[in-house]
Amino acid sequence: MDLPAENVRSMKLIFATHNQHKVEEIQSAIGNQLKIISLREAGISQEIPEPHDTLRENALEKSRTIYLLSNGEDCFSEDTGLEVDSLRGEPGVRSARYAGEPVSFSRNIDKLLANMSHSTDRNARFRTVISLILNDQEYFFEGTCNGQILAERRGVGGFGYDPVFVPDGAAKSFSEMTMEEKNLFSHRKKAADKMILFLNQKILNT
Ligand code: ITT
Repeated sequence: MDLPAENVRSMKLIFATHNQHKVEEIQSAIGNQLKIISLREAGISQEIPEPHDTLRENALEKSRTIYLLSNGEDCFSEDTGLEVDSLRGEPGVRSARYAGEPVSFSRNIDKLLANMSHSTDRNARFRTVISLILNDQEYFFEGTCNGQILAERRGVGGFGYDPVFVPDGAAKSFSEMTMEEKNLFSHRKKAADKMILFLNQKILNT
C-alpha cells in the first residue's frame, strides 16, 4: 500500500493485539498522531500465535499473521517481557503464560513473588519490541523501562505485573499511576515514540 501523503495523522495502522490494555496504552501514548485500528474494528478475531524464544520473533509473527489476514494492510504488533535479574531474565518472553494456561495476571504475580521470596536483588526491566509492517517492509522499535520488583502488590490500576513493578525514579508502582504517569516511564511508550518518529521522518522523505 502507498503511504498516505501529507502527514502521519492521516495514516491508519492496524494494531495486532487481543490485549485491550495494550490498545488503550498505545492509543494514549500516540494521542491523535495517528489512527489505530483495533483487531475488533478490523473484524479479526483469530488467535495470534507467539511460539518463538525472542520478543522480536514473536512480535514479527503477530504482525505477519495480521498482515496476511488483512490482505496486506499496514499494521504493527508488540511483544513485551518482564526480565528479572535474579531469575536470569525470567519470565521474559514467557511473561504472559508464566504460571501456565489459562493466562492469569494474578497467578503470574504469585509465581513471580514466590520465586523471588529470597532475592535481595529486585532489579528488573520491561522490554517492548514493536514490529511494524509498512508498504510490505518490516521495521522494529524497542523500548525498555528499568525498575524494582516489590515484595507485595501495590495499587489496583493497569494490568499484568503492574502491581509489583516500580520504575526507577518513581515512588509509585505502575498500578498506582494514571496512564499519563505510566507513560512518563513506560517501555511501550518509548517504543511507540520511536515508531512515530520513524513514520514522521519517512513521510518527510517521501
Ligand atoms: P498480545 O500477544 O495479543 O499482544 P499478550 O497479553 O499475550 O497480548 P504479550 O505476549 O506481549 O501480550 O505478553 C506479555 C505479558 O507481559 C502480558 O500478558 C502481561 O502479563 C505482561 N505485560 C506486558 N506489558 C505490561 C505492562 O506494561 N505492565 C505490566 N505487565 C505487562
